[in-house]
Amino acid sequence: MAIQDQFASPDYYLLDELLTSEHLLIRKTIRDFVKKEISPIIEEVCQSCIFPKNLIPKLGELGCFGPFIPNKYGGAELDQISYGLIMQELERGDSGIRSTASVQSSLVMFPIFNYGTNEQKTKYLHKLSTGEMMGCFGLTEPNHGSNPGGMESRFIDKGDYFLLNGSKLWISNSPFADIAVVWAKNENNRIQGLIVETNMDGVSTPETHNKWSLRGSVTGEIIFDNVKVPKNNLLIGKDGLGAPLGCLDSARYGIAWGAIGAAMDCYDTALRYSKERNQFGKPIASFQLQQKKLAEMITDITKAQFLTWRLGVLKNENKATSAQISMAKRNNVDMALRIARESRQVLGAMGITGEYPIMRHMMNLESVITYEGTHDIHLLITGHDITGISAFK
Ligand code: TGC
Ligand code: FAD
Repeated sequence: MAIQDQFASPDYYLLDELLTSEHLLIRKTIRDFVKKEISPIIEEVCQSCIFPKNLIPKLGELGCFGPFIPNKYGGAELDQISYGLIMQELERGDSGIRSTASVQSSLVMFPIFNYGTNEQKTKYLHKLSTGEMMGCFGLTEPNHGSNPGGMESRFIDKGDYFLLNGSKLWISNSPFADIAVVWAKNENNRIQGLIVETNMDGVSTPETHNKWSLRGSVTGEIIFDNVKVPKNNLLIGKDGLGAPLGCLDSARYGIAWGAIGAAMDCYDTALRYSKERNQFGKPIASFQLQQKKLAEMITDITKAQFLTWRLGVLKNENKATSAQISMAKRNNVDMALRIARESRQVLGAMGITGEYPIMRHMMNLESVITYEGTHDIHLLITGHDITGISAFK
C-alpha cells in the first residue's frame, strides 16, 4: 500500500530564519528523499519487519553516514546543525531509518575517527560513509543496560592477538553489520573499544525477533566465543567508560533532533485530519478539546525546536555539555511520545491503522525513550549535574 506523504513542516516561530541557506538545502534534500523513497514503503517495511537494505547506498550517497566526518575520510564535513537536520528528517520518515544512520555516524564512524589510528581510519571510514560497509555498536549486555560500567565482556592479550569473550544484547544492525565497535574490559579492568569484523571466527549475531517497536530497524545480539581480534583493531585513542559515553553524546544529540521529526509528522497529520474530519456537522478542529490538543502540540514542538537549535550552536562551538545533551534527548523524546499519543486520539479509530504514520511513530518512540539512556537515566544525569550528587548508585 503506497502512502501519499503530504507533510508540511511546522515553523511557528520562524526558526528557519536562524538556519543558513546550506542548512535549508540539506534539509530539503533529505526531506525530498524521505517523501520519495521512505514514506511510500515504510508502512510495509514495518508490517513485514524486513529492513530495506536497498536504501543503504542511497543514504550513503546523500551524506547521511558520518556527515560531520572530514572529506578526507569520506564524510561530508558538515556542521552539527546539518547533522541534526538530517536526523530530524530521517526520523520524520521513521525512527528505524534514523537509527541506522545515527549508529553508523555517531557510534561507528565517530569512535573510529576520534579514537582510531590512521590505518583504521583509512581502512574503514570511506567504506562506512558510502554504506559499502555497515557497522554496529556493542555496549549493552544482558546483565548491564543502564549500567554499562559493569560489563562482563573481556579481552586478554595473547601476544599476537587479543582473545575476546562475552556477549552484547539489543544491538541495532548487528545481524547485517560487517563490523562492530565493541566495548570490553582489558586485563586491567579498563574499558576499551575493539573493531570486530563480524566474519571473524567465533562471532555470531542472531536477530532479535517479535519486536512491537522499531520494526524498520534490525536488532540483534553479538556473541564472542574465543574471538581472535588482531592487535591493530584496538581503538587506542581513549579508554574508560568515557570513551563509549563520548560516542553516546553524539548519538543522543542526533536523537534529540530526530524526535522533533517524529513529533512534527504526528502533529502535521493530526492537524490535517482534524480539518477534514466532520462530526456533529462540523470539522473536529472546531471543537475546543481538539484545539487544546493541537495548540499544546505546536507549543511543545516550538520549545523543543529552540532548545535543540541552541544545543546545535553550542555543539558547533564545542561548548555543549553531556548534561545539556541529556536534557534535550529526554525532553524531546518525551515530548514526541506525548504528541504521538495525543495525535493518535485526534484520529480516533483511524489513528490505529497503517493508513497514517502516528501509531508507528508511537511504537518506535517507546524504544527511543529507552535506548541511548532511559528517560530515568537522563533525569538522573541532570540531577547529578545541578546538585553535584550522583543518585545512580
Ligand atoms: P560515571 O562514573 O558517571 O562516569 C564514568 C566515566 O565516564 C565519563 N562520562 C562521560 N564521558 C563522556 N560523555 C558522557 N556523556 C559521560 N558521562 C560520564 C565520566 O566523566 C567518567 O570518566 P572518568 O575519566 O572519570 O572515568 O559512570 P557511571 O558508571 O556512574 O554511569 C553513568 C551513567 C549511568 C550516566 C552512564 O553509564 C549512562 O549513560 N548509562 C546509560 C547507558 C546507555 O545510554 N546505553 C546506550 C547503549 S547504545 C544504544 O542504546 C544505541 S541505540 C542506537 C540506535 O539504534 O539509534
Ligand atoms: P535497565 O537498565 O535494566 O533498566 C530497566 C529500568 O530500570 C528502566 O526504567 C531504567 O530507567 C531503570 N533504572 C535503571 N537504573 C536505574 C537507576 N540507577 N535509577 C533509577 N532507575 C533506574 N545498546 C547498544 O549497546 N547498542 C545498540 O545499538 C542498541 N540498540 C538498541 C535498539 C533497541 C531497539 C533497543 C530497545 C535497545 C537498544 N540498545 C542498544 C540497548 C539500550 O541502550 C538499553 O536498552 C538501555 O540502555 C536500557 O538498558 P536495559 O534495557 O537493560 O534497561
